[in-house]
Order: sequence, then C-alpha cells, then structure tokens
Amino acid sequence: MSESIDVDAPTLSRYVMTKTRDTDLVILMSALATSFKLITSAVNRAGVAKLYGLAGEVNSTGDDQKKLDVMSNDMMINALVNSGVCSVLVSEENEEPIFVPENKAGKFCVAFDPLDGSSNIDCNVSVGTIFSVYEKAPGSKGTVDDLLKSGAHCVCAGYCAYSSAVELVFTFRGGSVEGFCLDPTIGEFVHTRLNMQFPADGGKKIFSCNEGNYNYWDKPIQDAVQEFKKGDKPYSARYVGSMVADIHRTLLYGGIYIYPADNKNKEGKLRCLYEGIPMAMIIEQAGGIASTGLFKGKVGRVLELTPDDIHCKCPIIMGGPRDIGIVYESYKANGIEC
Ligand code: P6P
Repeated sequence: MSESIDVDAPTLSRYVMTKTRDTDLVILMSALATSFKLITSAVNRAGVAKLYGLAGEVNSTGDDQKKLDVMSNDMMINALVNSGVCSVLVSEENEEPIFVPENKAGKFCVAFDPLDGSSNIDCNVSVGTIFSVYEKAPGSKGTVDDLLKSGAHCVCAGYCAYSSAVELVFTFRGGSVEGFCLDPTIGEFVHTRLNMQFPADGGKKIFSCNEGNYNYWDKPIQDAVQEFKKGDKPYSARYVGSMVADIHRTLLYGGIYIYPADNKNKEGKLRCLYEGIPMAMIIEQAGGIASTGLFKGKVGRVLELTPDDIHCKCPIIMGGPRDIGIVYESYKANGIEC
C-alpha cells in the first residue's frame, strides 16, 4: 500500500506551545531549530563547498577552529541574538559571553556547543549541537550569573544530531525527553520519538570511553572497565569520540558512557554548561543516571554541580543502574563511599 500522505505535521512549535503555553519558549525553540537547519545545510555541503579544514583560529577550549565551527557558531549567535527572547549567550567557540542589545533582549540565557565533535567533520563522522537554557533571575539584566547555576535551574536542554537523520532531542525541566526529526520535504522538525526512556534493564551491554586514557584513570574506573570485559559475554566497546553520537546511542541502546576525571584532566575534559549539564538532564529525565564519578572528593550527580566559570569542565559517567552500579561497586571496593 502506498505510504499515506501526511496531512497533519506534528511540528516542534506545536509541541512546545501545547506543552508549555510559553510563547517566548516557542520562539526560542524555533530560533534554535532555524540554526540547526542552517548547520545541517552547511554540514551536508561541507565536501562540495570546500568547508572542510581549519579556519585558522583557536576557540575557548584551545581547539583549532574548523571552518564549520565558525559558521555554525555564527548561525546560532545570529538566530538567538535576533530571536528577541535571549539576553546572554555562552558558546564553546567564544571565550567571552555574548550580551544581547537591550532592544532585542529577552528572558532566556543559552549556553551551547554549536558543532560538538567537529574534529570528526573532515572524515564524515556524525557531529552535533548541544544546548542548555536558563532564565534570567527576576530583575536581572542578564549576566553570566544567570547561567552559573546547577542543572536544577536549567529550564530546557538538548542536542541536535547531524547524521543519517537530523534529530533534535530535548527536554524541559522535569519533563519527558522527546525526539524530533527534520523532514527535509517540509523543512520542519516533526515529532518522531515520544517520551524517550533509557532502557530499564540497562539495555545493550556497551561501554563507551576513550581507553587511550586508561593509564590516567583512577583505579576504580580502571577496575570497572575491566569488569565490563569479563565473562563469556563481555560488553562491546563503542566510542565515536563525538559526544552527541555517543550519548544518543547510549540513550537509545543502553550501556554506559564514561569520561571521568583523570590524572591528565583533574576536572574531566567535557564542559559543564554545554556538554555535561544538558546531557545529564536528558539521560536522567529519560530514567538514567548521570554521575560525576569521584570528583572534588565525592561521588555525586552532574546536575548537582554549580559551574564556577562559563567554560568549566566536569567528569561524566552516564548510564543506567545496572552499569553505573558496577562503577559504584568498584569505588566501594576501593574504599570510596558512594
Ligand atoms: P577525546 C569532542 O571534542 C568532544 O568534546 C566530545 O564531543 C567527545 O565526546 C570528546 O570531546 C572526545 O574526547 O579525548 O576522546 O578525543
């Protein structure tokens, strides 16, 4: 039977309005969606439009900026500054925050990594955008302090994966995790995954980490990863090195994603505001766990961390009770309470 022509598109704007009745949030998500569509266009044309390679600059992380990094960053900044609903922007690509002119300012403060994993672009590996949204404190003109808050204050968080499909996954504070795919025939993100849940049984036995760092890890992490390899049915190793791809697979298939603090990176490598907190919100509101592992003397949750700088880092260990439990048993076996 021929596929029925869809006469009713469950769009992103419809979902946000129905769910929140917050027109500013509808405008914000629409501005984000516009930037994701622009980034999709640039990423898809990278090969033919000679967008591979370096832009000749470095970013706040000290990474060489790719041409697509700079373009994606400009696309997001332009969309958000001109949305009329943002006051402060923080981008991985900008050392300093971006303050929106008062005549265009609004209640939201947005932190983002416009093209996370972009070191993989030149070899066509999936990349993504990660974002977290906070609201200005009452009476605030919009300052960095409106963003330097724990994940408990984050009103919306998500990512857009640029891969075989362009898929936006996000959640509102305390809400469900929802997936929207870009339908190129109508240029809209349409609702394709409803109430996404981390596999309750832990899902596929997959561990995802950069084992090249093994010698820098603390012993509990080393022991836990060795544990995943034991037995007649050991876990599979899957690591893309592009956070959105690794987390999206973990959310859908299960398993565990580990980027711990280590002797080389005492605070881990990933950025709290626009990698750790948004991904932790997604995983926890889908039923998983987002732990810091042993960090600053204790084992806690990523969402309990309060960033002290817009580019501060945090360790991240994400998964379900089955696999996080193996890590926690390893800490206890090494005398660390958790
Ligand atoms: P490593 C990409 O640079 C990134 O920020 C994440 O997307 C990715 O998960 C991680 O770093 C990869 O880091 O040290 O394994 O190359």
